[in-house]
Amino acid sequence: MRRPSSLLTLPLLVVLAGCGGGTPQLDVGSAQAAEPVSGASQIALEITNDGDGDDALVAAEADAALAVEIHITEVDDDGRATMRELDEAELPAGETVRFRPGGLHLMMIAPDDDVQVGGTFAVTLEFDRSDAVTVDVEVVDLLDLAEPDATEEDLDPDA
Ligand SMILES: [Cu+2]
Repeated sequence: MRRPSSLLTLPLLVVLAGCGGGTPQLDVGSAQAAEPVSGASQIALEITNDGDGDDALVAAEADAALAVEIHITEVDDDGRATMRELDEAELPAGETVRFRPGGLHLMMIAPDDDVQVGGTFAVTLEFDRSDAVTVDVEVVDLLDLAEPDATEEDLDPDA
């Protein structure tokens, strides 16, 4: 009579393996937003998952905006860039995911007067497995946000 019980155990193990196991441990770096353009503003930040389990960013919200959406910018074969909304952004174990204009980013819809260069506001990030995290976002010039690592030479090759 042992055989039926061992057969019943197998599907459960498969289900557990499908969850990925492990525990995510997220570290959210400093966040910056661009001054609004055409009623929208992009947020740049880095999230590092130092744990051994995968996680995902599933939502974001800020009092300073009507909504905050998870977007990705994609360039088609003709070189046209379009933005698409995602249900979630994966945060794999052991990896740093960078949100920034031109790639994966957070998009604030209808930002209010707090979102001006020199100002700050709070954004709350919600995750699939980890607890929600609220971070302060500094509002900067669009160019500073687009090229956070750029030097003056990069911005003006003729200089
Ligand atoms: Cu966008």
